[in-house]
Amino acid sequence: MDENVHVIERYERAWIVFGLGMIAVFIVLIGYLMIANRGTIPISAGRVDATQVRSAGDFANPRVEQVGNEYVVYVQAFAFGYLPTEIRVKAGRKVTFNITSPDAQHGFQIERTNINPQVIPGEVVQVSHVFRTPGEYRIICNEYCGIGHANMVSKIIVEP
Ligand SMILES: [Cu+2]
Repeated sequence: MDENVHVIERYERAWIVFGLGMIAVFIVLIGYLMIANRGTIPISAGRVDATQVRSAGDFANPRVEQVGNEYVVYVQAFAFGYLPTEIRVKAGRKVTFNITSPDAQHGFQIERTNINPQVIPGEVVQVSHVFRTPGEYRIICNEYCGIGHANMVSKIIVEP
């Protein structure tokens, strides 16, 4: 037989089929999780002028707003912190975060949750989460943003 011809052996074929099968399983699982945890997937909630973030519009007044049984939070992620400095919500209710930055790129990872969007100047990113367990949740910046990056933290207080 020609030495340059590669023959797929029986076990090699079985291994390839198994590997592709596993990838198919992962894709189905990802599809299921995308539907089950829709809110954790960051979506764009519009654009803003990054130079105006501190002076005009929703983000000049960072706050927690109660809308019916839910919360809408407007967050300014800046170098090096988050506004409002304290976010207080009740457990078991949907919290929708709208976040933007007036300067550089930041992260908004809420520890012990799946919330982990990237915050880009000029864009409003939206994620939502229902905090089931009361307590304190730390927010950390996980996108390098300058000398104060490592100390860029905040917190969410979830009341029972
Ligand atoms: Cu940052």
